[in-house]
Amino acid sequence: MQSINQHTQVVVGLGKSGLSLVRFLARQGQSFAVVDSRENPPELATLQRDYPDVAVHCGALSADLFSAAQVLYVSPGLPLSTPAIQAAIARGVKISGDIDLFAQHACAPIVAITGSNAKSTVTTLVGQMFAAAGLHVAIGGNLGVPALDLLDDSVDVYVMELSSFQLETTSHLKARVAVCLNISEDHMDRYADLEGYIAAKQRVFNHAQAVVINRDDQASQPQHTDAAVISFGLSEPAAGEFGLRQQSGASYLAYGDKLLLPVSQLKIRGSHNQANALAALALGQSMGLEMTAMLAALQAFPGLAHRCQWLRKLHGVDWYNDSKATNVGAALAAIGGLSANIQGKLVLIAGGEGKGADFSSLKAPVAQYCRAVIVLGRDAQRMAQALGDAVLIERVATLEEAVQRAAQLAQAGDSVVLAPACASLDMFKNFEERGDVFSQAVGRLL
Ligand code: UMA
Ligand code: ADP
Repeated sequence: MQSINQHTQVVVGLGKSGLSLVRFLARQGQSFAVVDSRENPPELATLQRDYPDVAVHCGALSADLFSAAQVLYVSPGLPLSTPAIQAAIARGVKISGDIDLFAQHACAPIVAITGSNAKSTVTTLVGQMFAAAGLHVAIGGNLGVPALDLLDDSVDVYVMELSSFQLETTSHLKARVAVCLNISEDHMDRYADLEGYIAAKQRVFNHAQAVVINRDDQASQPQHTDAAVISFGLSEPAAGEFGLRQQSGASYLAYGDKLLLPVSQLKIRGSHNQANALAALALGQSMGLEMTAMLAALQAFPGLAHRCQWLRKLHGVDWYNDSKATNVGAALAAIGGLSANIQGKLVLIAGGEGKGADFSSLKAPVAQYCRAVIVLGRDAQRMAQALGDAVLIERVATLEEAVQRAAQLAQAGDSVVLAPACASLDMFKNFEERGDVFSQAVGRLL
């Protein structure tokens, strides 16, 4: 076996993306090594079982590991600012990743979806629109199945959720249509500033044949583009645009002056979800999908678990699991969306790993719509400080305790929502586990 530093291709990271890269390169009969800065990365046992001949290094990364490298396939969780990677870049080593390889090998058109929030919702919706139109659609990327594991010659279209981290290592994407759904601050522990984060997101538009833009969010739009453009937004649409129109006291999804569907017929609620529905329609339209298939998929879509998911009504109080609100923008959407439809007030459960975010924009809506905020997790104190004396704030140690306390504080007509504005990794394996723990605790309330 060659030692690591004799290999010209190195897979950096041995989580889901790293393992999908290993499978892909092995299928192609290529020679490569694998490194991960963790002592015991999640897919090490699988690698050693299925690919015992692949050279692997686990633990601190040093530049000499890459001394023969010509290309590094870097996993999204590992910052390119990692010194050993920077040293390789300085030597002229090429940086690539799973999405970059996927883009070079996919034979079917790619719908590329990024943004700070709503990626999974819109990716799933667009996937269901293609399925309703009878096409063989593959859905994945940052959501669910890693991109390289989806490659299949029988696929008609790929609908890909892409994160800013994945886009950083991607140069070969040529989406048939690309969208950046919205921008709000996220991952500030990884980027020097908001501009750096936006620049990574904007890479989705490179070489795209068509782009969908959010009229209401300038930061999400491409600086300039020669591609065909369709816009969506919550305002009245001009010809060729998607938006909302009011008629006889009802609000409709609309295309130009054509009314498509009353929003009351959507199962997903809140104005942010109306924007998501319009974005999905714009993407489908630019791919030539039939409007009837798209509208059928929209009406049937119940929303995804952990995203403003209604759990139960108890003693006149509605309980919602929005564990996926892992940044301030998503928590603001939850507060705005839910408060528009309730008689009483909100009890908000928030906190966790704040990723360096500034929580101050939560203060005004919390003061306006919340009865109380229960904070927990690593950044509980910082969250409490940002909210100041806007509202009653209580700190608890566990999510179960937060549920108990929320049940005591909420009054009939109120809603309780877990919308943490933070990642879950300080206390849970992931946002799903956090949402499950919350839902179970809510289910046990008497
Ligand atoms: N890590 C190390 N050393 C390494 C490599 C990784 O410490 O050498 C750490 C990272 O800092 C990170 C963790 O390991 O905390 C996981 O990183 P990874 O790159 O190995 O992750 P994968 O298992 O490959 O999962 C990635 C995406 N994860 C991240 O971007 C952090 C998954 O998105 C994605 O589903 C998967 O690829 C398949 O494409 C998750 C995510 O949280 C859901 N994404 C972020 C988000 O949505 O906000 C961007
Ligand atoms: P992502 O994959 O980008 O994280 P999700 O669809 O999983 O997107 O939703 C993440 C969070 O963002 C959830 O809390 C959800 O309620 C919220 N959200 C959904 N759509 C929007 C939107 N258009 N604007 C702001 N927040 C949104």
